[in-house]
Amino acid sequence: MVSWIESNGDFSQLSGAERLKAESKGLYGALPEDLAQPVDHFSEEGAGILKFHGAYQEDDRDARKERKKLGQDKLYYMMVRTKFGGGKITPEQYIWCDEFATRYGQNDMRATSRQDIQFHGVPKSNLRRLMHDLNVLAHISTLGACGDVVRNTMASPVADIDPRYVDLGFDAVRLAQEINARAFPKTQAYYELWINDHAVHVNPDGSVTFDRPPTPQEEEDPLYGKTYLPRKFKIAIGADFDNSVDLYTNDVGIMAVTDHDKIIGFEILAGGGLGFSHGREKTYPRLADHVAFVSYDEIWPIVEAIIHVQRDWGDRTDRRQARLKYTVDRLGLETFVGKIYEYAGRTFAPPRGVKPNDHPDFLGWHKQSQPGLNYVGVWVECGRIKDYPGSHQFKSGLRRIVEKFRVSVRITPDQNLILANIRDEDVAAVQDLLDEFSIPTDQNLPRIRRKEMACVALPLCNLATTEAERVMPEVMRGLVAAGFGDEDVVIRMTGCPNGCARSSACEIGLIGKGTNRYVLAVGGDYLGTRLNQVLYPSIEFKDIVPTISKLLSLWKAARKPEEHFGDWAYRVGVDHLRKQLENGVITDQTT
Ligand code: SRM
Ligand code: SF4
Repeated sequence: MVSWIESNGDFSQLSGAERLKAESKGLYGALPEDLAQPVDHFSEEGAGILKFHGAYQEDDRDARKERKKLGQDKLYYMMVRTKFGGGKITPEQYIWCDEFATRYGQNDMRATSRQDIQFHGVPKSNLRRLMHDLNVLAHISTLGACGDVVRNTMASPVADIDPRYVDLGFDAVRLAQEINARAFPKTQAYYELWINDHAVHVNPDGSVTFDRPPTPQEEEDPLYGKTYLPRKFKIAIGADFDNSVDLYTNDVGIMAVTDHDKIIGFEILAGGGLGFSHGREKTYPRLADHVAFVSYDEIWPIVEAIIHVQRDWGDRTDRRQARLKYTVDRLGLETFVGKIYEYAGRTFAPPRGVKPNDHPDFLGWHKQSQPGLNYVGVWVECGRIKDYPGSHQFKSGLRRIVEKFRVSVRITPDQNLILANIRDEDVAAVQDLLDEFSIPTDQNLPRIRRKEMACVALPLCNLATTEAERVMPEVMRGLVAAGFGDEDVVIRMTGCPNGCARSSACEIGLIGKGTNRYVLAVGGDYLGTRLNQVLYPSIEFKDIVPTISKLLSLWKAARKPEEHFGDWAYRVGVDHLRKQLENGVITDQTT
């Protein structure tokens, strides 16, 4: 392992990604040449830098086999990710997103687990137009939504409207927006490539002609330096009464600590992250440690210091070991905290060890702090805002409501939406439209489905080893049909162990292990402060519903009053649970 400091700028010791970043001349890389080509995909170098601009190159994996047979190349599409601090979107922005999804993408939108909107299925020929219009028409940036920089900062999506927050005088959404603003990479490439209307032409085939060659940037990024960060870096803001953002799974968590309805300070957590690789013990999910207790004015100084410690001391040789969580473990917590002080040029008060005591989902109708206004949390199946034939009409219905009532939209950390600023006199009409388009709130929705999450996975995610978003509804419907609809259990599924739906930090995690196979992990807590443990290292999709049903039955028979499933499973232990399940339900337990 070699950090940036230790490398002395000698790239021969570092991973290829480091050279790519350093030689990108301020995040241009091969993008100008790639954009100029009338072809349907980017070069590897171009795609690597494209991420920093908020877009990923993907392909339709369902079509791969058939196309290969026909001797055709992959069917490429781009994914474009926005960056909405705290998930807050104006009505105009929402309507533009809806419009662009139809105009440039696959006619749906994804509400992500970090409170963003994603566009899938965007052909390369539409990419420049989409990025341009997002910025120029909708005032939405995608800069730094992906790549080795600070990603979208999460925050409780009701922090500026819910009395509990507003009475405290703490607008976590605004703080998230401010952190995003401070952490945008300072690059003119983004503006020249996507926004600039002068001397840039988009040809009818979607290729881009630059009248003059884009100007390479000489100066280094003031926050990140020449090679940006070793890896992605995630920040979330919550409160002791609201861990909806899953603070502990972030590189940095900022938790407002309250006493008698007043904020007495902010607990800073560092070193969380969930991704791991099956069979590689050096990789693991990890929850953040408590590192300091600070005042509001000290938040950015400590966050900036942590970013700088990671920039200089994170592993630059092996990207699997490059997240802050590994830096913390390698340095040791004490040395890590010492480095934070060194980079900040001061010390901070030690943490108080305060833990969150709630994990709200915001579904249903709520009074806002602002008199006469209301917000409603609506459920979106696995975050996919689209119209399902004969079922939920999420896309049309939400657009109609936003257009008619100009509601402010927020994306929740569990891939649902909040519609805000609804006047008292409009509540009934909005509810009528939700009913007309089959969009559930906390009504018409089994309890067990409120907090479900599944990641994108197949067909578009490059790293998926199996399904998630497309099969999670079947699992959940199966559990409802088995009689568990009223249970309040957090179940999440991902198509690989990267953990994009935070599947290691929930009560029941289903973690992709290969075609139609999943790790089944249990015993994480409802509040998101404990990781789950492997119960079975590989079960088949068909065994998921019977196995979870059996587990839920055992829990219901043996739980203490009010005991959540995760706490019960943790108390009983996975070894004991396995024994209890040895009655034929589990048909296959291969490792
Ligand atoms: Fe993620 C990579 C989708 C939240 C951990 N994630 C990916 C990529 C870009 C696949 C790739 O690298 O080729 C996926 C794109 C699929 C697609 O078409 O959208 C992808 N991640 C997502 C989203 C869309 C899942 C969703 O369905 O909501 C989420 C977008 C969030 C956003 O708006 O910014 C998303 N990803 C997460 C989270 C959850 C979180 O941040 O709260 C995690 C776990 C926390 C963490 O970071 O440890 C997460 N994604 C990963 C990892 C593992 C990183 C690691 O260092 O361990 C990868 C793989 C990687 O980076 O190499 C990854
Ligand atoms: Fe893709 Fe894996 Fe993330 Fe799911 S968890 S979106 S399969 S990288």
